[in-house]
Amino acid sequence: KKICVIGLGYIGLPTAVMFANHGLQVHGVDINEKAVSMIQKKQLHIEENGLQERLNQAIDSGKLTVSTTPEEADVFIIAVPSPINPDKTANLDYVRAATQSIVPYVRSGNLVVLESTVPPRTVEDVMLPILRETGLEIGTELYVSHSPERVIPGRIFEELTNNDRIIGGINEESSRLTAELYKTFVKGTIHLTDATTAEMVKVMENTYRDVNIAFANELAKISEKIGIDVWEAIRLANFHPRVNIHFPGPGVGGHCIAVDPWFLVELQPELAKMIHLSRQTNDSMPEYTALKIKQILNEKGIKHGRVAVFGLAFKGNVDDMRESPSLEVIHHLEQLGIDYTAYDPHIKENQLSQQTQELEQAVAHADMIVILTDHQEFKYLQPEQVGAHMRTSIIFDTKHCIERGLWEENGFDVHVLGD
Ligand code: SAJ
Repeated sequence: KKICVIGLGYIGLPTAVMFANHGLQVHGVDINEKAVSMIQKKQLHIEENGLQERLNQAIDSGKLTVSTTPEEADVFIIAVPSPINPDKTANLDYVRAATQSIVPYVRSGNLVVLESTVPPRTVEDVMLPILRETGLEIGTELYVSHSPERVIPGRIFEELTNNDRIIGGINEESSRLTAELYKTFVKGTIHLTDATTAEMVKVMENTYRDVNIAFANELAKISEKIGIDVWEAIRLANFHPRVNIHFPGPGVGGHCIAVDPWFLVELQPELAKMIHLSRQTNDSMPEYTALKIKQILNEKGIKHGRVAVFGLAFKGNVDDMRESPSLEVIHHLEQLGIDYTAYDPHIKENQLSQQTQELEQAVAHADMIVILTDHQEFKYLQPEQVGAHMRTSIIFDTKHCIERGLWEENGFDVHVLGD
């Protein structure tokens, strides 16, 4: 069997490599020429645990080839971005273009699988009309399904193998063929449904998380007002067998959780009320965080404060800065006229003029450290070491990373979001 994978990003590349290393012939396609030439040279344009050695194996064995144009194959897998426009409507341009790009290569008996997360009905209403241009009869000559990716960056290979997989075909034969394909490497259970339900399931999962995080953020604000520690309260509440409250923070980043709920808001604006409010709640957290920074500085009587921002990635232990709440917090700090430096051990190249690769340089003459990302490194910061370089010893932890007592013993004024 030969597979053609369209889109070689965070999902497409690991998936292509997985199939190739399980003995299938794979051709990967990306419109980004630089990414393609890097992959051909076994270089990575994204960071993911275990990807390098798997890519080496796939290229060396000859099972994976890559280029900027599709080739004929038995199966086409589409894994391209599905972002939102500035007005929060779904941008399906990449899904459309990818579908269009395979039309000349599709033959009778082929299977087309969409992995990108999309608003429910996209396969039926957006992809099928394009695929009809092949002249093939959909469902008998051309099989189509949605098999949403559900892996978490940083643990993609583990989750690709072990997570359950949802497969929704446009008919039963499409589902069956898709399940057979993914059985190549999926050890989790494969659940069959229809394409639109599969689309809804994926969007629901991420929306569940967004709403739950918004709830936690609301609880954090309430806790600050009534004088309790929300982290301790959530910890205790989660001992209940039917409670699983997520955690507050400076905002929700990434290109999934903060995006997918908008698909439901766009489809049913009158009905998606809680979903919409949750998006707004989470989107308001960076400003809330910046205002708290200003308030803490004011309370200390610091007029022209300097803040060391710790963590630029959108979440802990990843190198991905796209849609990161840290950038929003920084934007608000700039608007409030607060001076800052930025430090992130996972983000190698300086992307911001205020970013430094050196911890000591980041905290030099700072009045406050603000932790915005729960990187492992931040849990083991030495208060006496960083404090020595600071002008004022204040730390504001928005991710509940540090041990309060240890920092207080070392003379720090410790603030925690939601406490
Ligand atoms: N966050 C919180 N509080 C929490 C958990 C997360 O504020 O309790 C924040 C994080 O800091 C981050 C954002 O939410 O800024 C999103 O991070 P995440 O770890 O929840 O999710 P992603 O975006 O890395 O991956 C999600 C996953 N979906 C679910 O867990 C339901 C993943 O399985 C999906 O495959 C992925 O979206 C996707 O591609 O859709």
